[in-house]
Amino acid sequence: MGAATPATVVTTAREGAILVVTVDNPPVNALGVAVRQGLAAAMAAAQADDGIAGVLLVGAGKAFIAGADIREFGKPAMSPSLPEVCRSIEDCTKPVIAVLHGAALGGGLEVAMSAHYRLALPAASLGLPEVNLGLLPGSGGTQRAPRLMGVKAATELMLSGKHLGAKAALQAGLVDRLVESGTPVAAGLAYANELLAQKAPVRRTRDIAIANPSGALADLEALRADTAKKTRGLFSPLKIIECVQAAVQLTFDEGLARERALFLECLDSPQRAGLIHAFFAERETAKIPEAQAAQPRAFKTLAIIGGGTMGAGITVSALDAGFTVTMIERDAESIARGQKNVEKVYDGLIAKGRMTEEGKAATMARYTPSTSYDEIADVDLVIEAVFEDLEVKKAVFKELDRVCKKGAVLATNTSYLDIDAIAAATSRPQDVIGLHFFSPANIMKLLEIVVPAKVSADVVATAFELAKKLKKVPVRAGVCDGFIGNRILAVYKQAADYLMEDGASPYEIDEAVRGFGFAMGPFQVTDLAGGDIGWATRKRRAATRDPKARYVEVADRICERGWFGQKTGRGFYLYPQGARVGQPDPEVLAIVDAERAKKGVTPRQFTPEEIMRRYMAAMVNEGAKVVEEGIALRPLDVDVTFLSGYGFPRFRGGPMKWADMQGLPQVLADIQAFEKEDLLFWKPAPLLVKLVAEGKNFDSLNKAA
Ligand code: 3H9
Repeated sequence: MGAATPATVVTTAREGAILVVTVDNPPVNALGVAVRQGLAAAMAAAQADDGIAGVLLVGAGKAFIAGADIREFGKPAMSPSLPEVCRSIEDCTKPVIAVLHGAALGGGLEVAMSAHYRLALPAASLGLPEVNLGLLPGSGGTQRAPRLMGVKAATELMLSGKHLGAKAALQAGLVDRLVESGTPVAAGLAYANELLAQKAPVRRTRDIAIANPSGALADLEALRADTAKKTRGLFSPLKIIECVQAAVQLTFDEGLARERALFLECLDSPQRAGLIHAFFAERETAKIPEAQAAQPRAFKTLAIIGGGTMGAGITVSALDAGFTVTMIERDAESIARGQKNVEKVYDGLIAKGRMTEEGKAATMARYTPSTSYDEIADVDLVIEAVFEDLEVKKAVFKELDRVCKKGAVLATNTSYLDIDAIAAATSRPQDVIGLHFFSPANIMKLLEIVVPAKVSADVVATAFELAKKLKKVPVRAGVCDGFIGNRILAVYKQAADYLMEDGASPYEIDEAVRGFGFAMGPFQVTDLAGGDIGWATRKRRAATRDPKARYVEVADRICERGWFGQKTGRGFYLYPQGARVGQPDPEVLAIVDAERAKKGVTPRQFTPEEIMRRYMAAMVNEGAKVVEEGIALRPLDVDVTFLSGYGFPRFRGGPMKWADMQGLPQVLADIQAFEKEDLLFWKPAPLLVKLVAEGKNFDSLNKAA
């Protein structure tokens, strides 16, 4: 395909007195420079031609227009700008009608709001989701949406980034008419001809007065207070409110100027860079060599082995995606508990009014509980989620090898164990793969797809297809202890332990980590997950731990007391009477002090910034090792793992993007300074050293892959 030109991405055709202007810029008709030029030229042509009485704007393919071309942000601006294009549409002296049959998002909706009439088809999806990219609607959206749908509703739409379906958009006043069927052009022409026959006037959104300005300002004040609380640290949401306030208080043109200035501030912010990196990275992780080399196997029926928290969560995820699922447990009592675990999720939804009893019954009709492996002889794909023990898992796979049909995909939901060893327990290692779900598995988006040495490419492709069907974010990982996420987690958790032993309290560390943008700090996470889980892992690793490596025993001392976190009422924090938010515990601080004294450590002070430098340096250094060893295909795979599975603040783009934005020389200099304290732990990753020497960043590896 040649480069897009205005003439190829925007075509015009005359239908009687109507000029049909079609945006045809696959995949989503984004408003790149060629589209903007094409639209401007089409509007000029329509204006100049006396034979044209009206203009129809339509999108080819599935979308109307999904917004500005995000790939152009951060590059030099090219003319005409989108606000100029929108103005040329609104200024047209002949009625302009936009036909919305699919995504009309961001700049796409701004184009539509500049038209004089809007027609929707049932699959239309309207929204101003710029906030998700660290931006605000920058082509008049903040000025026109409040005029069309009211200040409160428009501001809420922009702050949430939500999409409205056709009916909701009609009710909100964003569209004038909804038709149930027809192609966009046919439905649009019928509507346009009707409007022309009625001599419908040119209706400019900018001419609509904002109703009840003082009430609107009060609504904005309330939204501002709520937003400041909810979107802690985010830049663009409060700027959106400022723009809408300008819409209420200033003239349309002054409001547009204010919007432009604030849009440019957002464009310049590092949050925009982080969020747009996250957007593209999440779409890149499915681009893996195996998906190009092979077709996925067909699969319709699933079996889940194990009905514990994980097995039940995976079962719910599969049922929700429409699969038929057989759950296997070892005995009648366990399978009854497994079924209860599944039903508990649906009962919770019913209690919240998000599911009906009939809906639950219909879903559960696709669920079969069983204690016999022979029941799953014909299933297409099996996911094992039994106790995290290599021997137990190997025994399950021997059984699966015995009963499952030829070609069935056999997956293990281990978080740490050697999948090559599990595959070796079968006579068909080519069919064995790792699917590492995160708890709660029906909610968490991340799915690490762990690729052992002998698995065939079509099984890997099948796992990615499954992720798509389950609406998960898949990341390809290689086999090692902890794969991408848990391996890196173990290292920065260690950095947090060292900080604790060296002088920062667990509470100061958690606070610094929250200040960076995580919802929780590492010690809160430990308490939530249950301290016994990490304790078991530490015991398992004790035999292979390098005796020269520094080991902090505070967590062991806490676990020895039976303090496993929230579920036992205390861990690093106290949870009196089942409280969900912990309180600092003086006895834990005494344990920390005792451990420091035992090791002869004189405690030091750490500022929140110093805490984060170490925490992040540990994360990035291990991330670089994971990329270098091929455990992650690219740095962006590490980023997506942390964004989707570990609560990494999205506006920072992920650990590797964060490092790029800090500058790798700075990150390396920090690691080299820490190395003087602990040669073993802070050994710089060779890849990081190499990139710094070559003057490159992690993103150069994303682009090269
Ligand atoms: C904006 O409009 C600012 C203005 O207010 C002011 C300007 C002055 N640009 O998601 P998919 C690519 S900000 C470039 O897999 P789906 C995407 O990367 C924008 N590329 O499909 C992927 O590429 P590839 C406000 C884009 O069917 C391919 O299209 N708009 C853009 O699951 C397919 O995407 C938004 O934030 C774009 N705008 O979902 C909407 N959008 O094939 C962002 C997509 O190479 N987009 N691509 O991997 C979406 O939400 C979804 O893509 C959409 C389709 C719902 C449209």
